[in-house]
Amino acid sequence: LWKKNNIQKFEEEEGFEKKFVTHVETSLARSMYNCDELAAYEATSMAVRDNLLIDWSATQQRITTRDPKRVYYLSLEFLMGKALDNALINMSSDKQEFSSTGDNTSRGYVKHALDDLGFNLEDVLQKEPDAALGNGGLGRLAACFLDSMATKSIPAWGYGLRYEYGIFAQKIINGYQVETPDYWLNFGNPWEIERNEIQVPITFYGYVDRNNGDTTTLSPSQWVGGERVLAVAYDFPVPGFKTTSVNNLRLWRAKPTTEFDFAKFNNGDYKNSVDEQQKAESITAVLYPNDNFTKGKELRLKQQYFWCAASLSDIVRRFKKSRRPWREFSDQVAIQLNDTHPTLAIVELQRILVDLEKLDWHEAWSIITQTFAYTNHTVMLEALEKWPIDLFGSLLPRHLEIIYDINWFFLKDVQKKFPKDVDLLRNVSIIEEASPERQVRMANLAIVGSHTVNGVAELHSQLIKTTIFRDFVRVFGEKKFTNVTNGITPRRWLRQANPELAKLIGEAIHDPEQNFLLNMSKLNGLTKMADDPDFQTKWDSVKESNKHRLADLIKDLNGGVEVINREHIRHTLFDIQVKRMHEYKRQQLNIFGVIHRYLNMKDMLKNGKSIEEVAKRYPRKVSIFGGKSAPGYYMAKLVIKLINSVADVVNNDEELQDLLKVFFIPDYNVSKAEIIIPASDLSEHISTAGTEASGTSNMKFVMNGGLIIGTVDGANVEITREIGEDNIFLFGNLSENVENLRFKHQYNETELPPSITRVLNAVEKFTSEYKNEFKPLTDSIKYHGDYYLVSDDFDSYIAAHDLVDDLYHHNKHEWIKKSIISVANMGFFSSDRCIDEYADTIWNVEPLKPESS
Ligand code: 26Q
Repeated sequence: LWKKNNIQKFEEEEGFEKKFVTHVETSLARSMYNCDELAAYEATSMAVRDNLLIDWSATQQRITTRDPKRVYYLSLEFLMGKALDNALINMSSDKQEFSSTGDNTSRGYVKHALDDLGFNLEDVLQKEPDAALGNGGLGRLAACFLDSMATKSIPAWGYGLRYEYGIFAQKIINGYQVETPDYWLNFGNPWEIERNEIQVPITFYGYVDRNNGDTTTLSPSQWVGGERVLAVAYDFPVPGFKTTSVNNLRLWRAKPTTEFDFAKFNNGDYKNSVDEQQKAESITAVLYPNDNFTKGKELRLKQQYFWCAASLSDIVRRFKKSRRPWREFSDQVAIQLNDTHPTLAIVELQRILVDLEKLDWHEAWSIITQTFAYTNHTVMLEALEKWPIDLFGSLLPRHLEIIYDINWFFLKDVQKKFPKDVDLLRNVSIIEEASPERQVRMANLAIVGSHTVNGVAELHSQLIKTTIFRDFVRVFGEKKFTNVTNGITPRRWLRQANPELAKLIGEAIHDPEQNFLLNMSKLNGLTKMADDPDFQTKWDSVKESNKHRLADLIKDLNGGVEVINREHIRHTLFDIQVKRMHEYKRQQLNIFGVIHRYLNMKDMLKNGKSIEEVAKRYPRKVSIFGGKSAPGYYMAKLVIKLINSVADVVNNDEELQDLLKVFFIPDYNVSKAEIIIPASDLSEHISTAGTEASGTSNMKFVMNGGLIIGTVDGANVEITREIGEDNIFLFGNLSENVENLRFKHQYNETELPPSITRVLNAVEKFTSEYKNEFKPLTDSIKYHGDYYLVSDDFDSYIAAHDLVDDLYHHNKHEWIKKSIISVANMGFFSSDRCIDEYADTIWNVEPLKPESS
């Protein structure tokens, strides 16, 4: 009888309303009379979650019964954003013909039902806080991959940490970034299921017991830990689009063990014995807010081990349930390392197999190297993870020994193949011997322990082979190093962020059900409409409406004061750069370009030209910035201040009559991105060539009909290949010349071009705080080697903007045509394509589809 499941999914309006009311009255213990918007959000989420959990349970049961190979995606960051809207779009229903709202997903009838109940869906959705458990690109990539793996019915788990504080919220005060805590769990979280039955004890510190030197036993070494904490599982359902497959994201939370230090207690030190335990919770308290930068903090290493050990214990437990021999482990398990952050998983599995399961070292190691694969996201040296030996050895003494042994066997092999090549040995060694202290090189360990290493765009994957990992190519051969170009999920980044465009596309290519979201090559059908004036008008109207949506947000963020002139919005060029603030991403180049434009406009007026003449030369434009700086990153913070100072001057210059506006959007996050990206005419992806591994917002912008101004870097290269070089504004030096140019700067063989000198001299005019505030910024270019080559690329950047201005201003039809053709050719950048590539070439896993689909 218990098998007969009588919990029913709701499939239409009425069913949803009933569930909603039930949750208001029981789960929330409130009445419909005092149900506010927040309660409506909670009740809606719980109703939707109930549906997901029914499919989730069926998915998990199917996987357990069929026992296929599973994928485990280990990432310290999952930048999920809001869950409800996405669930409403993805959630499958057998009765999706309901579309009186023009929406054939569950979202359509839920919106209708909420209307009935006196709520507006859009307002209800706003109540949800972002799940901002990530910094930027790497974390959002993990979130897109979860969506695609669920959509493709790949048996996959995400494993991460349940931080109580996500990436800080950014406030702008007086033009400066101020960080405030992101306590996202304040009102509870209807999307998580606390699994109190799944608790894994995790150990730190302690010592290694050598069994009294008895080397006759198989593994004489055993770790005897010191501090102990518990890892508790929290599960988040991940629904696929148009399928009943629902996967699981499991995040771990640290909590104290119930053990108690009686020694301390008996000494009368009750308070301290409790305090010690409470420290456990600090492990998962906060996400480290550094993006593309590492420094060796012990708590970060603790986070990494805590998460790797808990996840592996879970993975091994699941494997053991099927009672297969260990040699079949890699037929059942693929583990993907999202950067080097989870590299300890390699060592932990070796420890489990050798110390606990008593496997032979080499047998264990061969299981490892058939199980793990590693994705690299950067070639910048300051982002490569290294841990001081002393710190490492004190926290994880047995793991350090295992690393030494891994290194010893590895270097012995290398020596055999390349006798007496001391340089090679030094470069590939997992241990860096250099002063001031020895360090563990996590990237080297990840490479040695993985069967495949991939970069995230073609140029980047080439670069890792020829620069940072070139010695490993000699050791392991080319084949171990591959490329999987990044992608984005079109469900969130097209359908959810830009419903009007998705609808227009669906109508245009005769796909009102929007199945193109599952097969993006169907977008090719747009090509033949690219020249059609009626279609162009509709296309541009969608853009206009999205610009109003962004202008509303900006007005709101500006204290209710309008920044953008609405009257001319359709012909106002929205020029946007939103991403983490970083010198290599060169927001400074962008703002210098804005200053250059401003000075030119002012000069025209000074030289007696009328504002009409200025307007003839320069289209109306709003330059929009957004992004967080790491809290300790001085230069990046200074650039934020400069942008806000320039905005102050430019926006209040009445002479310009709204021809140029500048705005820095505070607290850029996933939800804001969903509003910002669809509104862009042009977006800036202008990193110093060779520094941006891929970029993924470039893909989001183009998929939403924006054009790109960019360098020949990261995935800009493949975007150009797909959409055609006529449809992108490329500029700047190529990555192969970067080293040379830097060298020249070092030896002062360069003189800055007059154009940038003029801008650098004008910079101080924009500050009102104190004198020479921006000197470190201008000095870095003038006197300190201009490491990011701003001066070298400035003129070609301005020239590219001139082309942009001319086309947007005087040939809007051509502009719109480029926009349509670009979207038509963006299919390649669906993260579904990435997941196919990973599944076929790295994981060797197959989908396990539900019966009905
Ligand atoms: C490491 C150790 C200690 C503290 C922090 C970190 C840390 C945290 C985050 C290091 C790096 C990151 C994030 C890196 C990142 O987001 N990289 C981006 O990954 C994207 C997805 O592949 C690419 O598109 C971007 O080009 C790349 O910059």
